[in-house]
Amino acid sequence: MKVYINGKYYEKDDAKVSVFDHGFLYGDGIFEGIRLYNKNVFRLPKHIDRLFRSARAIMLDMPWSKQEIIDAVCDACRVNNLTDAYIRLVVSRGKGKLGLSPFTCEDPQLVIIADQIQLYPQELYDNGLKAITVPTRRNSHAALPPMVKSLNYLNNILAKIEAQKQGFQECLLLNSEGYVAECSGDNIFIVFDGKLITPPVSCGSLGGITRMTTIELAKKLGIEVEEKPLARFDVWTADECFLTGTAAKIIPLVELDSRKIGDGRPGAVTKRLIDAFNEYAPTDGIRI
Ligand code: PXG
Repeated sequence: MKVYINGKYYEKDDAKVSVFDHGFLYGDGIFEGIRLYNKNVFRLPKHIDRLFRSARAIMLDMPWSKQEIIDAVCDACRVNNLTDAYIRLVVSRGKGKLGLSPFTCEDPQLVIIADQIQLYPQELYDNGLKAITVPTRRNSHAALPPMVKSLNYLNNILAKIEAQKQGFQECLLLNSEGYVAECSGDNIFIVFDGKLITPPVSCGSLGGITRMTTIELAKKLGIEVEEKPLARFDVWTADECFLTGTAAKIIPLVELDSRKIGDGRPGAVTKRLIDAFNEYAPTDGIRI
């Protein structure tokens, strides 16, 4: 595997950034997780737009144009001879002096790792995931805006640890007001009375690319979609529930906090959307 760093390729073991990079010292940087399906990089311009919004929010001046990054992502897939992949794109603040100030840093690092990912075994796509609500709350808009895909993912990692220590692979995070935000790295949807409902991003979820795709596909299938704040009660009592994310794609959630969701099996609407997504995803992307 060859890893792209600032225009050059390095073998996996030689792909390194400095320990003085503030990405390493302070989690000062941003990232994207992107999929390559059948040689098409799925919704790449949308990922790069989101990356630039993250950069703007943390005042990281990007020395590359959007097109240069798009070209670099496609090139990294070609160089690694990939057909299907998970691409982790990282921009770190760069090397600087000790101390929080990002203004001592120069030379931000653009890293592109084009590799594989299998978040969950197929069995969980067929039978569904079980999750718990964890005590850790989603970052508040007043602290670290949850829309920024920053290199500091400890909020999500703490939640994941709490779930795993209880024997669960996934968890629900509530926002500081107690409304449903999202799962550890995935957006959440419920189906109630045939309608698809997901919390608005103002409730603390990330504006997921898979979330948006799912909303579009549902509308095409004639399924009504609503964005509104949800409480845990709404998830417990939903007919169906599923999670969306670039790495996870669409995965059914069949139990939350020991309550079966619906009949405890992946639901019909969820299955329709999984099929629609799997059919659609390889057709919408930038050809490498
Ligand atoms: N919520 C959060 C907090 C995320 O970071 C999603 C939802 C789903 O969004 P997309 O755009 O992927 O549909 C994400 C996605 C990784 C990694 O290691 C990436 C994410 C989450 C966890 C791990 O690349 N991003």
